[in-house]
Amino acid sequence: MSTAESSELREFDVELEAANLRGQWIYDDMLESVVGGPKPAGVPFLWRWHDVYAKLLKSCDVMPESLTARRNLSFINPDARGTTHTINMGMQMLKPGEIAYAHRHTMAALRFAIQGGPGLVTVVDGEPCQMDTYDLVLTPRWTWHDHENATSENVVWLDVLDIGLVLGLNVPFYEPYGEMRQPQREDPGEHLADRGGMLRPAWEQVKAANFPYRYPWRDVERQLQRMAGLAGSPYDGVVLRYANPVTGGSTMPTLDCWVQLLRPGQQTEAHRHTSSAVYFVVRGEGTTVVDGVELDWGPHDSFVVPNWSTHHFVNRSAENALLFSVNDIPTLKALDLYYEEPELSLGTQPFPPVPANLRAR
Ligand code: 1HN
Repeated sequence: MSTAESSELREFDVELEAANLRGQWIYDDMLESVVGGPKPAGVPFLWRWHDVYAKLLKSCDVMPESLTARRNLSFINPDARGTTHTINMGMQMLKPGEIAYAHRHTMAALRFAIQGGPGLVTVVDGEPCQMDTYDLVLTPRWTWHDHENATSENVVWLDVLDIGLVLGLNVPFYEPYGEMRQPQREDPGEHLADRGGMLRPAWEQVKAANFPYRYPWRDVERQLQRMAGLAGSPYDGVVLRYANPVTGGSTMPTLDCWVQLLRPGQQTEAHRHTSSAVYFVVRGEGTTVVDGVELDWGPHDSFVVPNWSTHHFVNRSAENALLFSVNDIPTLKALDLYYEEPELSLGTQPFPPVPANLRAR
C-alpha cells in the first residue's frame, strides 16, 4: 500500500471513528498477533501458604468483625483481573463463633476447607454442609450461603469463584438475605442424599445446575488411593473430576474441580490448553513449570496456570503429591473453544474392557 493511500486511509479511519464505525482492517494487527493462539491471560504465579496465612491473621486484627463482608483475601495475578481472567481464588478466615452472613450472587462459588472441622458449616439454600479439612462444598450460582465457625479455633478455607467470567459477560447480580442466617432444613443430609443418590423422586423436577453439594475428603482420598496405581493421564497423572452428582458432568456449569495424585518422582508430559486453572497443594512438594517459569510448591501453597501456557508437573517428594484444582474447561467446552496441544487428552482413553475381553486377548 502506498504512503498516499495509507494517509488517505488513515484520514478515513478517523472519519469512521467519529461516526462510531471501524473498518475490519483495524483488526489486522490483532489477528496477526494471534497466529498460533492467544498470549496467556495472566502470568504463572505462586502464593506461599505462610505468607497468606500471616495476612489472614492480620486481617482478623484489622477487621475485628467479619459481619460487613467476607474476610477473604483474593489471589490477584500481576497480569490479569483475578487469579486468572475467569477465575478468582482466595482464602477466607473466620474466628471462633463468627458468622459470615447469608447472601447470594450470580458468581458460582465453591469452598475447599484447609483448616476445618465438624463445627465449620456453610449453609447452602437451607442445607447445612459441614466442612471438615479438605472437604469441598459447592455454593452454586444464586444459592443463599452463610458460613459459621462453631469450632474453638480459627478456620480457613479456599474460595473459588467465576468472577472474571461473570463480570466479562456483565451479569453480576447480588442480594443480601437481610438476616445473619437463613432458615435451615430439618432433615440435614437427607434432602441432598435423596436427590443426588441412586433413587430419586420421580415426580420432582431435576435440579442439576445449582445443586448444593458436599464432597467429603475421606471419600475422595479413599478413591485416590484405590486408583493410585493406574497410569492416568500423561499430562496430569491420576486425576479425578468432582462430578456433578445429578448429571455426572462438570462440578458446576462453568467450573470443574479436580484432584490429582502424582507419584513420588513422577514427571508429567508438557501440554497447553485454552482453559486456565488455579491449584492448591494438599500434600507433597514439587514443581510446576509454566512457560519456563518454575513454581516450586509445598503443602497449602496456591498457584495459577494461565490459559494457553505450556506446563508440566514434577513431584519432588518421597510421598504421593495431591493437588486440588479448579478450571474453566466447562465454559470453554460449552462454547466449543476448548483446544489442547499437542493432543486432546480429556475423556479420550477407552473405557476399561470387560474381563471376557481381557481373557480373549
Ligand atoms: C464471596 O461472596 C465469598 O460468600 C467469598 O464467602 C469470596 C470474593 C469476591 C466476591 C464475593 C463468600 C468472595 C465473595
